[in-house]
Order: sequence, then C-alpha cells, then structure tokens
Amino acid sequence: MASETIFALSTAPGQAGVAVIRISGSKAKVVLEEMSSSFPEPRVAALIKLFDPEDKAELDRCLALWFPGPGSFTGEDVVELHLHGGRAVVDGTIEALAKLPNFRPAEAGEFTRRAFDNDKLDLTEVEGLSDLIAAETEAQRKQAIRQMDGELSKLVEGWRDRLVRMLAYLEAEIDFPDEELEEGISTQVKHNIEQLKSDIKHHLDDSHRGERLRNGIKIAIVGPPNAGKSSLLNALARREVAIVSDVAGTTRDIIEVHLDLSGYPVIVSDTAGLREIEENTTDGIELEGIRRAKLHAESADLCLAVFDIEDRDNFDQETLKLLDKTSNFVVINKCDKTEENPSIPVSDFDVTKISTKSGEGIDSLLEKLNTWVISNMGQSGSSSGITRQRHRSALIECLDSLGRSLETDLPELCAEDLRLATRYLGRITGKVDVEELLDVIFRDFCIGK
Ligand SMILES: Nc1nc2c(ncn2[C@@H]2O[C@H](COP(=O)(O)OP(=O)(O)OP(=O)(O)O)[C@@H](O)[C@H]2O)c(=O)[nH]1
Ligand SMILES: [Mg+2]
Repeated sequence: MASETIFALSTAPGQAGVAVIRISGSKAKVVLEEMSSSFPEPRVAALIKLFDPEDKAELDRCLALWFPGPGSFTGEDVVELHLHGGRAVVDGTIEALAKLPNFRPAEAGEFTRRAFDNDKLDLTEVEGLSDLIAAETEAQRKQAIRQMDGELSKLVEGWRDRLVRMLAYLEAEIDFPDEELEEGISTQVKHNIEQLKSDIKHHLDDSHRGERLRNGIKIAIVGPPNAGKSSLLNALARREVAIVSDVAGTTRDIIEVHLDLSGYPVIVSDTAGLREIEENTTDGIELEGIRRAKLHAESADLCLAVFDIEDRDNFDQETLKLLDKTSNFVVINKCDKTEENPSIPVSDFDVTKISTKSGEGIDSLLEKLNTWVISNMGQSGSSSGITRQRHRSALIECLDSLGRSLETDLPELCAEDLRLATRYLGRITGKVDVEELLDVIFRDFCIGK
C-alpha cells in the first residue's frame, strides 16, 4: 500500500477556465483540514476558500470534492480541487501542496496505477482508459469505451473460467485414478479444449481490426515522379502539407496526414516518386526515398497509385509491380489536361479520374475511400476486442499451450499445459505475472492520470 499522498494537475497545462488538481493517498483529507475554509460532504461539490497551509494566504476560491476511499477512482482517499485555470493559481496551489508532510507530486500514470493496485481496474480497463484519453475519432472512442467497460476483460475471464473448470476435472482424474469417475472425462476435457481453441482462434482471426483502429489505418500514395502525389495529399488534407513542384523527385521523405474517414482514423502518406535509377547514382537521397516508399507501400493497408493521364500509354512498371489488383486503387491525375475521356489501360483496377488542379474527382475518390474504410473495418460494434499486440501475443501463446495439451494422453502433462494457458490469459487482464508489463503500460499515461 502506497504511503505517500500524491498530487498533480489532471487537466492540460496552460491557461483555461478551470484546472483540476487531484490528490490521492491516506493524508488527502489534510488538504481540506489545513487549506480549506470548510470540509465538504463526501462526493458533494463545495465552494471553498483555499489557503496556503503555512502563511494562510488565500490561493483561490474554488470547488472542492471529497471522495473517501475505497469509493474513489484510486480506491484511496481522494480530494479534487477545481481551481480557476490560471498559471499562477495552479503553480501556487502545487507549491502549497508540496509543503504538506508526506505529500509529493505524482509520477506519470500513478493515479491509475494505484487504481489498478487497489483492484479498481484490471489491465485491459486501464488500457481502455488510456485509449479513451488518446482517442481522436468516434470509432476509436467507441472501442476505448467498450474496453474500459470491461468487454475484453469479460471475454478473457470467461475463457479463463472454462480452463479452470477443465483443470478441476483433470485434477480429479489425477487424484483419483482408480476410482471410476464419470466415463470419458478425458474425452470431454479434450472436446472442451478444442472448443476453446476454436473460440480464441475466431477472435484472433479479425484482420487486426482493433489494433488498426487504435493505431490508424494506413493508406500510402505511390506513383512515378511528378504524377501529382503530393498535390493529392494536399487535396485530401485540404491544406498545403507537402511541397509541390514540377521538378521530378521533389518528395524524398514520407509525409503523413491524419484524416477522419467515417469516424475511423486514417493516416495517409505521400512518398517519393518511384523510378528506376541506377544503384550507383550520385543521388543517394533519392535512392533512399524510393526504398522507403516501397517499404511503406508494402506495409500499408491500401495503396493509391497515382499516374499522370498523359502517361496512359506507358504507365510506370515500378509502381504497377507494387500493386495488388484486388486491394489497391488507381488514381489518374491531371484530367484537366485532356478534353476527351480516354480509356485507361489498367482495366483490372478500380480507377478514379481526378484533377487536383480543378478539384474534379476528389469527392468521388473520398467517397470510395470512405466506403473502403467502412467495409474493411466492419461495423464498429463487431470488433473482436483485441486492441494491442500484447493481447494478441498472449492469446497466441495460450493457443500453443492448448495445442500441446491435446498432444498427450497423460493427464499430468495435459494439466500442466492448461495451467500455462491459464497464465497467458491472466496476463491480459493482469491477474498473474505482470510486474514487468506494468511499467510499460503505465508509462503511456500522462501525469495527473
Ligand atoms: N495540370 C495539372 N497539373 C498538376 C495536377 N496535379 C499536380 N500537377 C502539377 O504536377 C507537378 C507535380 O506535382 P507534385 O504533386 O509535386 O507531384 P509528385 O507526384 O508529388 O512528384 P514527386 O514528389 O516529384 O514524386 C506540379 O507542377 C503540379 O502543379 C493536375 O491535376 N493538373
Ligand atoms: Mg511529391
């Protein structure tokens, strides 16, 4: 049990209407006894005068809230001060709090860490809270709230319960080998293991939707130099993010913009123009740009290949080689340059004709992207609940153990593998063996959370 009382500004730093300072720990009530004009009722906001504990100088007139533990966010005694959000008020209050014995500023994520230590939240709920604070789009918010509400935790705990029950059967078989227990216990256990394996597999087989929603769906703009890739990025972003020029090979680095398409976070990146240049070229920078562009295209969820309409009889082979016909879009740019509507010789692809100069076709391209994102990510309610590689790795390890448990006829060995499988599931919610993981997870939090 943490003995020190911690405090921190929980709202963003800087000038604001209101700033909230949170205090948690066994001595939290000292703030209300030594620094406040009155002691509020539990969980009822009270207007108080706040004083420096030493010289009694008035710091602010503010709202104070008193949450006696364990019915608080951290499970400890908590005080919240809703101050006027000026820098001097906040700094003065922080300095005053530091004067109280056994008080110290909180470290990043320390409030949530205490909530976890006091069983207020499990690890998946902690992660959900962290994601909610970081959420930038509606779908991210919904996913984070579901996780914070314990959706993943309930799923994993359900699997763990099933495993524990199987283990109990097996233990009975081990402890009473001569007794005629129910006929065919092992067959039943093996059947249950198979069933659990297939349930977990089903959740893993989700095209990484939860992780992609958390991290952003990646769309790469690729194509030969001068096709108008940077112009397209600017048109999609509706601002001048990338440099546009008629010099072939203008873009060298990857330039990214974040878009919100139908509530989903999308990261669109502009890349260096692809062309064949000799390995021993003097322009090592362009070569590196092309190498990065190709790598980026390979790891993207979707490529938009941009070509100049005037090159229609000879589309760049380097770019075409990168494309997969079923999952990539071809964009023909500079359509303002031709009067007629020429046919485009890439019939297998989904082709959109645009002009970043006149704006023609940009809306219909955006519409296609929106449709693609929605069909690719599924309805936001259909997520598998897996939102991090950490969850995925633990489930894969769990599946391996379940697989091994089926390979033996000895109940002792089978039980050992099931025990391992249980531990891997426990790692997801933080029930076992997670000390080394905790620092990594709580480090993602800001001070004051
Ligand atoms: N006429 C016309 N010109 C365009 C259009 N889009 C881009 N351009 C011009 O084409 C040239 C190249 O545009 P960029 O957007 O820099 O092309 P890029 O593909 O990013 O080129 P690199 O970065 O060199 O690979 C610039 O001079 C743009 O003004 C268009 O729709 N119509
Ligand atoms: Mg460019």
